[in-house]
Amino acid sequence: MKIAIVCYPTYGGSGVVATELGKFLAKRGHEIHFVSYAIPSKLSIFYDNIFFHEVEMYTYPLFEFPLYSIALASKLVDVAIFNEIDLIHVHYAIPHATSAYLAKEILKFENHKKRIKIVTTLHGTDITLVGLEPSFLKTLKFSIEQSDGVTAVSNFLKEKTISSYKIKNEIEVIYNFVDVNKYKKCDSSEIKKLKEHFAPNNEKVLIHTSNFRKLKRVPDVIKIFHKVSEKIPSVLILIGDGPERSECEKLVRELNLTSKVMFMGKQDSISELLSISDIFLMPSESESFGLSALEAMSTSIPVISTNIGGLPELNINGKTGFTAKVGDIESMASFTIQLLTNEAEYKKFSENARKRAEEFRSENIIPKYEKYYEKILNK
Ligand code: GMT
Repeated sequence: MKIAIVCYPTYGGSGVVATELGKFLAKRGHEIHFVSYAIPSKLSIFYDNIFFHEVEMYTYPLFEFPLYSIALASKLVDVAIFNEIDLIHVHYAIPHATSAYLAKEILKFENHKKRIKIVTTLHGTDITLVGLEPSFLKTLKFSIEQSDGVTAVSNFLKEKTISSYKIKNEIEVIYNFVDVNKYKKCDSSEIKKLKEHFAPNNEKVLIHTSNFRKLKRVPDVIKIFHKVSEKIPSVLILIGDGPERSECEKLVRELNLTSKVMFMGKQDSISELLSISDIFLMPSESESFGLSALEAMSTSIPVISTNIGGLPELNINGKTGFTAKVGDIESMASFTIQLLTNEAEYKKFSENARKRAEEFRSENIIPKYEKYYEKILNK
């Protein structure tokens, strides 16, 4: 198949899923064309069968706001014609599903010989937050309904899309996936050195990774850690960056935790840091699946998370970790302490986390996309 993949190129979960999906499909012999305003961050080296097309932005004094959706549609038309694309797969509905719809209409108008199909994958805030804004809602609903196929990354997100937008299309749930060979506990000498660096006195290591948006509730991570560190010698590694970072740094100073909390900023590869960690914290107030929790579980790390959105579809309460209500810092701290002070229980949870993550291994999930493409192309 010749597939155009549209995604955000930055560190968000949807971009990671799109890029890893494209790389995997390319290895299976499909021709993959990524279309975005910058090269996806996980695509930094050469891969056979993968091409990148940058959406060029034209600026003009009248255009106070960049006209990305139109530029993307025009680029998709060119990519489709000159590469004989069969299917456009857009990740994150806004504005990608709208641009893809426009591109398809232009191709029809131009009498392009191929009837290109569009698959839209809903990831999270495109549905739960941004899409609900009155300035987007109607266009988003229309664009999703005009897609030939729609997938969502959890049952929660599927139900939320149906109830919030009254979408009539069938929505296929295809969960996030993980490379279980890359995200695997490793105790090489380099990893041991890394552990000594972050936890020189064999402290327990708590870890969180996100884009520091409000909905990730990173201050809760710090407050949970504060309670844990009062009982157990421990350190906290925070990976990622975003709008809430300065507030979080301030909170760490106020709580006198600067010697125990490391702000690592954006990191290209986190598998090494996961390998030295004991507990992954995800206290989000909205999460359609929780890709970074899956990566942690694949590294045999139990997850302490909230019980909202699609998180309970991944993190099984009392088995692979614990879940609690949004904002219940007390419970999340005591669950963490419980696991870190009971070696046998920790070992069981750690094994369960890995086993659970293996159900979401790339080899299990990605063929579902391939099958779905075939179904849509034969529709
Ligand atoms: O919230 C983010 O980190 C980014 C966001 C996105 O769409 O880029 O992530 C969403 O997609 C991920 C991959 O499908 C999911 O695992 C995340 O749960 C989801 N984030 C939210 O729902 C907040």
